[in-house]
Amino acid sequence: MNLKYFLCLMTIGVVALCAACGGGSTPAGGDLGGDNNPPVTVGDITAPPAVTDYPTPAEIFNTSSEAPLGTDPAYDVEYAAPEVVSHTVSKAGSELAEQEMFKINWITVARAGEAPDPDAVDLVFNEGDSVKLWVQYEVVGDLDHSRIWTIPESGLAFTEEEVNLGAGGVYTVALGFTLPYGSASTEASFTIEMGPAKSVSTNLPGGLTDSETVSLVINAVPVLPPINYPTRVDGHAQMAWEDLIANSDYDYNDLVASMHVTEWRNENNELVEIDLEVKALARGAGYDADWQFNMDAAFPGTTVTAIVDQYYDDGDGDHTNDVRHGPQRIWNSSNGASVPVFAPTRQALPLPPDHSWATNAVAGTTYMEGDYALVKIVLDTPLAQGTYTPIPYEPELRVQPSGGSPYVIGLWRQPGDPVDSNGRPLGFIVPDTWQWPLECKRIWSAYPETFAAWVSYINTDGAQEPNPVWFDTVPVDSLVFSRDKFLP
Ligand SMILES: [Ca+2]
Ligand SMILES: [Ca+2]
Ligand SMILES: [Ca+2]
Repeated sequence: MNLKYFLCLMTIGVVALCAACGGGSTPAGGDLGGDNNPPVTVGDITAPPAVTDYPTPAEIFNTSSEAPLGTDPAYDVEYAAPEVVSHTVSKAGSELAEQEMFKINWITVARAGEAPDPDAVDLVFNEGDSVKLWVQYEVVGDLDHSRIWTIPESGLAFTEEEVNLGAGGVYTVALGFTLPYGSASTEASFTIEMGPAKSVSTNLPGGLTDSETVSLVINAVPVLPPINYPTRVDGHAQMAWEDLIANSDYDYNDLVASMHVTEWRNENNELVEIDLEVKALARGAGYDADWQFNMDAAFPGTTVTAIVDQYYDDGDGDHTNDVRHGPQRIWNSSNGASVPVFAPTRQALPLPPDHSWATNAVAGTTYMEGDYALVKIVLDTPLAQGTYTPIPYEPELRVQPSGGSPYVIGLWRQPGDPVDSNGRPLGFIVPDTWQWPLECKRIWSAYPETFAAWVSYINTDGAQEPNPVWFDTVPVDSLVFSRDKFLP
């Protein structure tokens, strides 16, 4: 299931007309890069699209407001949602005082599959345990309210801004969660805070809140030293994408992001958790519509909890003082993970004040510090080495062109992976010292000779990889990104 080059045949005409700069909203005939290069197809690089450029009409599954361009249908990915387990209508015997609109009766934590015990006091779990977080509360009918579920030691900060259960009564509600590794604590706690719906909080009387906390012990589970990718603990692997399948300008800056991966294994050398730090660097593309960056991986035979926290980055290299950007997102899936990380990418790379569509790709504009996301992917069943998709998994860019169907561009990782009709990968992985081409600058101009030699290598059976490989060679400085070409 690797060939993720989907493009609806209906978009061929649209794409062919949007020849330049990876920007679907780009006006034809304009000077896109401010460099007197009009958006024309350069004859020596772009053959007419081949039929094989469009193997399958796009059909994007599993869309939601958190993943508008979908997730991999193979893994039944679902946005985590607490489930109502029981509801009894309260008439006589209501515990609610006059004017009171809801009241928590009890909360607790139990292992998945076990009944909750509201009176339990010794709540002891292990890292990696699948649990259910339980709350029972009474509520009046048709009330918009909020619920916040937290286990600070486990990084759980799940906010429901607006819930309405309909009829009044006593509800028992459960949220599934898997306790990540690194969350061991003898003084952990699970708290539920309830209050008015966030959207209407200013219009409701005060005092409409309730909260409850229970103590937990989370025991550490021994793990082997982690596997880091790249091996330098603070190093990042950079990823660069071209966002058009045909008639590309090949500036490979339509999305630039980077990541560091940490794989955790138990004492049997089985994978139990993957932590990702993903950083958004540049977005040299003008599509008005959504883009989404996903991390995809197959983990056969296990269920998966993926927790995504996105932060504004103040650029000081210190994560402890950064502010969350949007609510925590939790995804549940089986046999694999398809985790939307920046959805949309525009949110992670906002426009600078001095350019209308490109971020960190046009020299002389204001540099924008992109967001980063911390992702924890926790497996319910440890997996033996060699049984799952290896690092760097399958990073993919989901693109919604203006006026066309969405499509998915995978990352080229090794010879044999898909290339376009010109033999070029549309996304690849490079060291974090790599300088991406500025807007509309062809990559073979920025890295003369060495890029072309590499493309020849990946398209020739049995060829030796050039040494040095192109991304380790010195680019033409005027054609590539460097921080000093940007303001302030
Ligand atoms: Ca491009
Ligand atoms: Ca571009
Ligand atoms: Ca910071």
